[in-house]
Amino acid sequence: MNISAKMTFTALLLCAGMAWGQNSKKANYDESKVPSYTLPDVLRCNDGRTVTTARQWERQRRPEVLDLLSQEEYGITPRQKIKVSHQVLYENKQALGGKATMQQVQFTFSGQGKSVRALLLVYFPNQRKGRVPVFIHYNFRGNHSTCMDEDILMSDWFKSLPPDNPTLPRGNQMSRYNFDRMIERGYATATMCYQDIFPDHAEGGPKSVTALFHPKHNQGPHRWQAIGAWAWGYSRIADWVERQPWADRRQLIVMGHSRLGKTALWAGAQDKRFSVVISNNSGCGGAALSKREFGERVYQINKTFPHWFCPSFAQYGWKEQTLPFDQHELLALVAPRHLYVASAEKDNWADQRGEFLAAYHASPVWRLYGLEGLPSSAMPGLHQPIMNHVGYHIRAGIHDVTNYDWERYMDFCDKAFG
Ligand code: GTR
Repeated sequence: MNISAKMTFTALLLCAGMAWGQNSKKANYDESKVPSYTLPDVLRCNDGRTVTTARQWERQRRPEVLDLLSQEEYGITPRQKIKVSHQVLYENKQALGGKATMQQVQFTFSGQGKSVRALLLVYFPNQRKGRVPVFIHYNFRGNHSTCMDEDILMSDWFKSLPPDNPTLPRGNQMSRYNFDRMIERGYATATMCYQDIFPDHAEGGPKSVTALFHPKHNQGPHRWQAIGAWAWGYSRIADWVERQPWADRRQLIVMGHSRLGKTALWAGAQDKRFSVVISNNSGCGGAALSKREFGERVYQINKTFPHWFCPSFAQYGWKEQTLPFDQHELLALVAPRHLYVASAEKDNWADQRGEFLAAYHASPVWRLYGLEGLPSSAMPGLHQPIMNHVGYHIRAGIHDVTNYDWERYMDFCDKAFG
């Protein structure tokens, strides 16, 4: 080998070694190995001033945080409006044993000469005095996966799957949704499959709603991708729900699990119509503080899911201490509305303590309004929910959504809506 060939070979080996080293780094699950870190002060403005009033928060600091998270984490949501039409495809006034009315609504989004269709599945209680609060939440495996109701239609995404796909059987994720209980407790539910809005894979963009916008919105390091699009979709569901005669537009609740918990937080941060925002096990890029470097890391999430965040977020891979923000600032954007963060005991990947601490460190913003967030940095024990203006619980079990979680969310909303 001549000298230059040897150098090229060595450089290649080095590169391969570095790539291997990066990928093989393990997640830390040992609390004693959490580095010492300094969180950005949520109340400190870019000009160095400290926010002391709710008005200053709203006028100065809140827009700064929203901009920073748009630029560096979730991407910029376009202000452009695209055409959205709705068609009620199906209605059953005697659903769930006569307790509820079920509707299925087709959303058609159009732009750039293309369109994307999505299906919303709604149940609202037949016995109600006036308008009811509404849980707006995406599902992972299709509307047909949420309950055994034979009349639930499948959206386009599922029609394109091979017949042996595990997401196809009816009710295949039923344990995560308990529509009977929601109806019994006086809540309506509106759910859509997130795949309808942005197919969840690296090549999903061209088939997603983002492709219906002017191409300039889909370029550059700060562009929105899947989480941005899913959050936008939550707001489009709210547009429809708030016009329904049975829905209380002051009581819209956005809820999501895991990647959809990240999404619910980002939707709730941007859209003040959501009066309660619920994050279920949202972890890295959701409620968990990145600077703790516990469980899933910024490098790993961007590597596995390059289509979730804006490209700019990847620069902080393995370099969380250089992040100019942390996730408590995302949570703070919900103030003074109601926020609930939930963790699961076995969900170390999502960093339960990091989820709790982010809610704690966001709490000073609620205090500006004279409201109580989380009062102490000491985590509560299992099944000891805290329900102030900010709520939190950690339950036994794995990364999932369970009846326990839903019952607490309804307790919290009962309290929030008086
Ligand atoms: C994991 C991902 C998490 C979480 C989860 C989910 O693979 O690393 O951040 O979002 O997926 O959404 O189920």
